[in-house]
Amino acid sequence: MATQKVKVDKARLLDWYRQIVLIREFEDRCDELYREKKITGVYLHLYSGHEATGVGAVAALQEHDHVITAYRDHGIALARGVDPNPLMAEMMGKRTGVSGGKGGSMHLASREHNFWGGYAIVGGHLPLAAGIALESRYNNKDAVVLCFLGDGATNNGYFHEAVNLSAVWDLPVVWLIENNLYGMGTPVEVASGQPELHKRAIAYGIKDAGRVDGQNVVEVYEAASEAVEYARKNGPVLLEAITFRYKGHGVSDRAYSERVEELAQWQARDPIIVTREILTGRFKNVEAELDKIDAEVKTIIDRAVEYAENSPAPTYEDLIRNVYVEDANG
Ligand SMILES: Cc1ncc(C[n+]2csc(CCOP(=O)(O)OP(=O)(O)O)c2C)c(N)n1
Ligand SMILES: [Mg+2]
Repeated sequence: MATQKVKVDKARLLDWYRQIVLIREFEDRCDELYREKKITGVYLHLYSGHEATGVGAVAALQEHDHVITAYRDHGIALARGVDPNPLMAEMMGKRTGVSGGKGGSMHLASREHNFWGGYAIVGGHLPLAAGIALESRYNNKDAVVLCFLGDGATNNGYFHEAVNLSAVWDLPVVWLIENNLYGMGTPVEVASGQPELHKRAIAYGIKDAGRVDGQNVVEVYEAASEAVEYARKNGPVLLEAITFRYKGHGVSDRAYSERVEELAQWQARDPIIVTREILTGRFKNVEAELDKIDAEVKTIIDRAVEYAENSPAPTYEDLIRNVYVEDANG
């Protein structure tokens, strides 16, 4: 795409650094809480390693735009501005949770942030993204939908149906593939005939926005900004960010012995390190500010855990609310 660089000032970069560290701390704490059985469930999918992609892409949106994703969703919710307190309460299934404790890790959403979740069926949210975009187009709104999806999600039918519909209806969607090189334990080249996933755009006749370094928040922001504005004016775009998942597919899956070297290589380009380097390269004496942010974030997450632990569980009435609908005929 034509490169039209958007100026990123120091305050913005510091805010992105804060968000990246906040997500990492939130996820590390969730990992501990899961092992303590304070967060329960069969799976817990952490966003650690992907932070620069989520933060950079969400920063390209306006308030009235929409975000939707799969089950690796807490980091994206934080990037969209969801408060860590109700988010952590949701993780623990509490009444004060952002979805009333009924969504949990994989199904949390926040209407006020136009953050529509959180979906566990691989690719299942893609047709929903197309539907949200159709509403925007149909009602002449100029809202864009940013739909995050994994590399694995490009290989099931939902991808074909939703991306094709987005093309024929010129829907304002950015399909953002977070290519972390694996779907569970399967490498992309094993699952995909065309492992350069952005090239799938060509088959659907939509804009191919190429590949971006998902570890670099500024590069993600610049690519996503162009993609979002293209989608707003013209229709669907496919963008691919290359990143890496630090933890197991879920936290209980820790089979990493064969991936130690690969993991070390990616951690050398950790989004926290890369963002620190960008800031220290551009501005003098910024280290103290960054260290202060690190300390502040730890306090924010301590408070979120305290808030969640001290929150009540949903009552029976809470649990059945919005689940069963009264029969109009009694
Ligand atoms: C339709 C469907 N098939 C299979 C699964 C099981 N499953 C859960 S996550 C996953 C891998 C998806 O990988 P990817 O889209 O690359 O996302 P990542 O976990 O790497 O973020 C699979 C196969 C599922 N949840 N839904
Ligand atoms: Mg993947």
